[in-house]
Amino acid sequence: MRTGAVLTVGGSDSSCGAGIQADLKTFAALGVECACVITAVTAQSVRGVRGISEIPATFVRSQLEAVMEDHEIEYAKTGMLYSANIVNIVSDVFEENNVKFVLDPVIRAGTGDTLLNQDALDTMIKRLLPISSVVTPNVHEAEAISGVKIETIEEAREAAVKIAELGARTIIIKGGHLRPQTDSEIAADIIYDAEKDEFETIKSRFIRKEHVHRTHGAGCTFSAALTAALARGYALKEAAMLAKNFVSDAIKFGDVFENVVIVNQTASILRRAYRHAVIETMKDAVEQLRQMEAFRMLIPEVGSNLGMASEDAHNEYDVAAIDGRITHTKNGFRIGSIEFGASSHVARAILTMMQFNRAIKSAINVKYSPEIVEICERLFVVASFEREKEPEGAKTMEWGVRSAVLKALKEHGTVPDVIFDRGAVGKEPIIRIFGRDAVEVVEKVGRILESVKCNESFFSFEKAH
Ligand code: PXL
Repeated sequence: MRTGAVLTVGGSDSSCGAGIQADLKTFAALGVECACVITAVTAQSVRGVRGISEIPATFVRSQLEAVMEDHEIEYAKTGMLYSANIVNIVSDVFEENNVKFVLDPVIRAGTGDTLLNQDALDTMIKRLLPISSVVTPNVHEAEAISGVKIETIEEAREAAVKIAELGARTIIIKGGHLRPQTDSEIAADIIYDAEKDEFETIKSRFIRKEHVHRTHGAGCTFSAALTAALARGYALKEAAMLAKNFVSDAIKFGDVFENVVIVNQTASILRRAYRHAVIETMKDAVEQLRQMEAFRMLIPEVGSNLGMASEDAHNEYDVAAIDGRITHTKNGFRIGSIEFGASSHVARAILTMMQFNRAIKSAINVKYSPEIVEICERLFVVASFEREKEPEGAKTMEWGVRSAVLKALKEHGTVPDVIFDRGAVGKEPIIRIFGRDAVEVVEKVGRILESVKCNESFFSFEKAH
């Protein structure tokens, strides 16, 4: 039995931003089974292509045959094909097997380096274009295929009609390179359905990034996302919209290196997954905390807060906490709702801790008392800081956590589980309990409460509250 898969046929990009690597990351992010056939291996950095080693066309055929032995190709895409021999082999195999595919007519890298020989371009137009389902040129590629100089949207439409006359069924001319010519804030992708003789336009805002001259990998990512969406059964316009949104996110989350955005195909999807996981863990932790009646003893005057950072956290808005904190009520305590960005205090403590150990992503602050500190010292690695020693201009949480962590690292060779301070004038003393996630932190709170119950001073302690 063969399984369904999406196939990419293209070149390897050693920088991993474009080529086969971009396609596979896109397929993974969109959750489609995939297969790949490599046509050429490039040695390239962000500055340019240093060399290309072509895979013999017969070996490209072997790869295609191997893939087809295991997989029913739901949809394929082609990227860098390099030589006329390879174009011919891919055309033969796709024709023999009636493979539906997106033709991304890669001719040059963004650096200007050639990725398709001139005779290969002619062969691609003659053989692959007429059997493709969709062709996705950028403005430069559309110019090379159609011979129409493109500076306006009207000219892009003219080029699309010319490409249709060469046999293509559906043409998507990507607007990403049009702005320098039109100076518009809007990127417009033009879709032309040759059979119906209909145009559609997908408009979106250009993503602005300071000092950026170009992107690396955007074209491959767009065509790979389009292929995945078509394989899933999306209609063309819906698939194009999904691909456009996907590539916009990939650019938005891309790293800038030497004025080039290296698009990031997984950051946006991971961000959503990480944040979802944080909310789920926080919900579990809050549920467990609710069961701990004795927790009311540990709530400071200012209220308690429990926070947890997402795996990719950069700032306090990436840390979920309790909006409205955990506060005393007449008979117990009340826990507000879980929101990202709800606590600056706990968030800054966690973010500072994460600079030392990225795995420690959660904390809660509880009431200080010498008894609780004593219990913590029996159970955990504890460190403290003194507010009086805080240098002028320092931010308390960052400085305090940092100095306590440094102390614990020196004394115990590990970051502490607990950091406390004895307060200052107008500043309530606080104990902060850290852990890998919110559930672990609440479990630590549970252990502290168990010890309090076993402790003789418990009764006097509780009476006082
Ligand atoms: O972006 C087009 C492209 C396709 N394939 C490979 C590439 C590039 C751009 O650099 O390197 C292998």
